[in-house]
Amino acid sequence: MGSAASFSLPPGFEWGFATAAYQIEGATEVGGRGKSIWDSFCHLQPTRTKGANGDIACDHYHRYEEDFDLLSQYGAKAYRFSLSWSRIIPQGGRHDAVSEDGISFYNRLIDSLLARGITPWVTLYHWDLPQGLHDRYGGWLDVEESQKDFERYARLCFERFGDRVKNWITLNEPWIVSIFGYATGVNAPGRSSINEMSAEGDTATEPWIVGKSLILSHARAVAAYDKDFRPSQGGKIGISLNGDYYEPWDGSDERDRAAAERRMEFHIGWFADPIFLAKDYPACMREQLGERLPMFSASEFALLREAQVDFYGMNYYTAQYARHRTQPPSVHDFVGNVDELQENKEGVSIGEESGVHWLRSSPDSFRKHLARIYHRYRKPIYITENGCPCPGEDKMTRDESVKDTYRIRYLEEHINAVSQAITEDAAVVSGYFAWSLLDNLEWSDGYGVRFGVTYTDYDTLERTPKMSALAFKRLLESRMHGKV
Ligand code: GBH
Repeated sequence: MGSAASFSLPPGFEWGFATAAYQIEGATEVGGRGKSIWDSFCHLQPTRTKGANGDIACDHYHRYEEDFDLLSQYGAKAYRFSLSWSRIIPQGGRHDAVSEDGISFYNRLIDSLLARGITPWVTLYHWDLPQGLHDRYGGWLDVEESQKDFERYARLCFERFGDRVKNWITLNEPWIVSIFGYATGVNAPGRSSINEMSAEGDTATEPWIVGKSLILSHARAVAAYDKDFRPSQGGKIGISLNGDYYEPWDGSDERDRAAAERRMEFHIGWFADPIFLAKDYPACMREQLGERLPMFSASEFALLREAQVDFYGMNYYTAQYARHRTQPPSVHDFVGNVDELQENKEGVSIGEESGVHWLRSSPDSFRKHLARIYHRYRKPIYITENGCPCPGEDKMTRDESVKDTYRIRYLEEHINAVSQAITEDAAVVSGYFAWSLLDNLEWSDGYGVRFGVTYTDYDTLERTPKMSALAFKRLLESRMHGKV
């Protein structure tokens, strides 16, 4: 335990809750909204999402006032949400029609937040590519076309919302978009050569092409903001990257220490080196992937240098151990040829189990992760997602689920890690968003896995605050006042 002072948070620290459009909005047929790849994925192959889809989700589209009442009740200073591209441009492309209905929905959201004194943080892309673009040219598989269409979409959002929105996140988790969408195929559009449920895809090449499209799309949006919007609107723009922290499986084995570093390079350096440092991909990726990893041209590097972001959005949930492999990597490997484990050589767990197999609570790793990322990329960090489902929560009744002491402890320990990273490791961390405001569609896990601080009854759509919601408010308010 550090001293009392080490647990305080700096003045102006932003905090609140996060969500994403497809996970909460519902109303997929309202206002001329076009389909996204997630609508298709859920409806064409329902077994991939446990039969779930976002048609209704939390019906946030019709209930946002009630949800924002919750935000006010929870004391949130800020709220992170995403825009559905196909609600705004139903077919997605730069020559396609704009939906004024879609624009006005988001205007209502933004105005309602501001009226409550809550700062909107807007993600342009949280995985829901317009199906129209996927059909037209393969979506993110077309590096040239996708970046032009993304720039147009971003510009439209800056034009129409940027007078009031001052915090922009271009993309949520490009790693997940590339790998889950185009390597393992467990997310839309479900392309994979290693997943028996996928009929199409080329895992050896597609994720790396998609990654390049995402990097350049991000950069074009940032450059457009810098040139044409920042001078008059004066906001901030960044990107949210995911990536677990990796410890070596055998800390005394140099090869495992290298494996842990390599794993993080494949997860984070892949995007962060080009985006934050305007550098080529990490050397270990070039070495392993060779020509399958697309090059950046001189003009693309110039764009990367020009597109300087204001902050690093970090989505952090868990950590793992990395163990080196002695076999050479397969062409389908995307992790840097390591095994990923939740226990180390001595059988020590990376953390306490949660309500989902991939997430164990590892706040000490979070602190190391914050320090590592800050000292490497040198931009203020905003935690744009952090949270968990409680053990067994998927099987609980509402009355059981709201007594979420596991979540209360998880959030407190992770907030402590933030404080320590700031005060003891000299990392600049300027805000924190808990995932999530309310239970919602957990993508391919359907509605069973509950990350919310609010319980959602999917039959009645009734919301019930869990204990964590107010515990979190008390925690943050005391930390903001330097009390422990
Ligand atoms: C975030 O992604 C998303 O941004 C958010 O939309 C989502 O609701 C939230 O996390 C909670 O999951 O193949 O079964 O081992 C986090 C990315 C998702 C990466 C789960 C690791 C492991 C799934 N993580 N994934 S599994």
